[in-house]
Amino acid sequence: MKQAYVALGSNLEDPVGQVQSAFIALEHIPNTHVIKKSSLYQTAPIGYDENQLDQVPDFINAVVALETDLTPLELLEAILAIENNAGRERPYPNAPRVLDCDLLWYENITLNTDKLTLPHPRMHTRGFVLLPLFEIAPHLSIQNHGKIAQLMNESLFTGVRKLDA
Ligand code: PH2
Ligand code: MG
Ligand code: MG
Repeated sequence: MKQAYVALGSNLEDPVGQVQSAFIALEHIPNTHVIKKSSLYQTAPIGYDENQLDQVPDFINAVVALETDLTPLELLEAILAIENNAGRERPYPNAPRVLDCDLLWYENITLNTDKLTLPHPRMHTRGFVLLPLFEIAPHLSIQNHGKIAQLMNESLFTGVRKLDA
């Protein structure tokens, strides 16, 4: 089986419940096992204009480690189906979402296609990804970016709060 990491995010309609439901949905993907789940993290929105920030609710984020016999594209289809089943709509880029499932990393594969880029092109800069990922995969190395431990720095923690289990 191959190793993969998936990031979950929600900032609409009971985000904690959305991420917990996504954990369960991931366990039902065929030929795939959930190996580890991070804690939930409450995170301030990243990548929005200063003047729209007050309209963007905080996110709940988490990361999951999977083992799978699916190909990267099959796994991507499966997690996008989970987003759709949660009622994901895409009215405009980065709109608040009931559920975002991003394939971060798949067995050290590097890929650049219209559908999928591996590793996820922004994963190495985002505290809301790196903190939960570091919790469950402290030894992971990200192609071209090095060990996750070396990517960790103080600034990533800004606006990120680990929730009690
Ligand atoms: N997702 C984004 C953009 N910004 N900010 C936080 N805190 N959490 C997210 O999951 C997130 C974001 C695009 O997918
Ligand atoms: Mg995303
Ligand atoms: Mg996405």
